[in-house]
Amino acid sequence: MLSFTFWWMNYVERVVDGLKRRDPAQPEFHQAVGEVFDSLLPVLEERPEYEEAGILERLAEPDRVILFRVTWLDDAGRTRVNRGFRVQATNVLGPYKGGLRFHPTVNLSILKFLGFEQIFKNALTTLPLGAGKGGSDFDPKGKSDAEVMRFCQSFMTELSRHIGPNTDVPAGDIGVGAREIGFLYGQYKRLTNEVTGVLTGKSVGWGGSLIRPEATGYGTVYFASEMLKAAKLSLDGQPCVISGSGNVAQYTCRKLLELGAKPVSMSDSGGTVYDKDGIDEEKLAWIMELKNKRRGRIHEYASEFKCEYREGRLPWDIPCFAAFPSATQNEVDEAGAKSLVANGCRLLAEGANMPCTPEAVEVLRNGNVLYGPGKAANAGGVAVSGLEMSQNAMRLNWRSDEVDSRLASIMNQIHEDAYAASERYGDPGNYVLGANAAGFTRIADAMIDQGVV
Ligand code: NDP
Ligand code: 2IT
Repeated sequence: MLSFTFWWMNYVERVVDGLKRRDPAQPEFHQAVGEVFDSLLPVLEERPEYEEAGILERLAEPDRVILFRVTWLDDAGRTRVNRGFRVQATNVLGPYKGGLRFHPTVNLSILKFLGFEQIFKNALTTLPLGAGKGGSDFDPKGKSDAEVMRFCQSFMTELSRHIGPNTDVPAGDIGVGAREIGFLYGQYKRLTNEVTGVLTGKSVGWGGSLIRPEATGYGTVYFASEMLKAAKLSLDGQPCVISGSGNVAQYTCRKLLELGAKPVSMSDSGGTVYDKDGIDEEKLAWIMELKNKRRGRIHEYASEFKCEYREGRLPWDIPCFAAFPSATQNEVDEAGAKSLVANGCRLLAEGANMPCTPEAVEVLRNGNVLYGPGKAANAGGVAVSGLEMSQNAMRLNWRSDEVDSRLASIMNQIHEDAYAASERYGDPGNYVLGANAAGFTRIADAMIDQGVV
């Protein structure tokens, strides 16, 4: 595609156009950058020093991208080759920080978009966290524990050269949970002979923080509750749909139950279960056993609890008061958003990163659905990772009620800051503008303070 930079383009258009020309095959990255930068026009107008300092160009170019081969042996003794990545987005506010994703769809576009989102999310937490993301196109599905271990050891053998407790602190994301973090951490220690908090999401018995597994899901529901409170609404007794059935989905479901809501669906890449009676504590425990131990498929829930299974479908046409997309990017498209609006949905809070397409966001906003963007709504996960780093540095552990209350207060503060920024820039209750503006000004001011680097 031919593209030119014209003098009449505004600063945002020039930067986004430049990105598209340099890296034409990175659509998810362009989408994430476009969404953030477009919303910042009122901020950029008020603060011309950001353009003078080239802040947008610098934010859109990661500090460093590391790409490496990961070679490992499968159980049949065959040599397998995958690609490993670490995108170190920025260390302006602290060590690079963000998850690792193992999924066959992983490529540079997806990891650059995730690293970019992480910049603003981590800034919103107010903790000293830079931003990064990494992973591999390795697919843990269908692999034995021994294969996953050998892959993780090979992956960490290279990654270990680029990370460290004061340099870059990875964690989990899709396909990387407690099992993978354990294997990665074990290999890091073997290579470096150092016991440091170099990864977060560790198990509680060996350096992990209580509430880290729960943090993203709990935080998303805390954020949603704050949005509803501001709009004088409540989750009590209300039907909710959740996509995914992994870490974020499970703990979103648990917190919704605690707050008296009625989760009615969960999904995986095969399809969606619709349980009109509601997924209660007992059924949720069954899902956690299915997904975290047996590594089974969600359709088994429909047979076990005699409810509807919608093969190959997403939950967005199920009537609900609130929706919690908690699987992957671009899972809510325009049609999905229209179904939600038509069925009277009042709130959507993003547990996943960028689950809504730009068209879906427009439909939701025009349909008066309260919309909580991921970089604010799901920041609880990385926030408790930050608290895990603090506990590791102090070499002591906080009680779960202490971590949970810190998590709740961080989520309340993010809501307050995003709401205040939305008011400040002229569109009260626009959480896209508010979250982007609040995160952006924090990082942009720090970049100016730290000079041209
Ligand atoms: P998990 O691997 O634990 O679970 C992922 C879930 O989403 C699974 O049910 C999986 O189904 C489904 N899924 C993944 N990819 C796809 C796909 N391409 N199409 C359909 N379904 C898919 O991951 P998490 O719960 O940790 O992460 C979920 C989302 O939350 C991601 O967007 C992640 O970036 C985001 N997030 C995670 C945080 C964390 O702390 N873990 C923090 C903040 C955001 P299947 O098993 O069939 O693949
Ligand atoms: O997207 C995310 O914020 C995460 N996957 C969690 C990152 C972290 O470092 O805990």
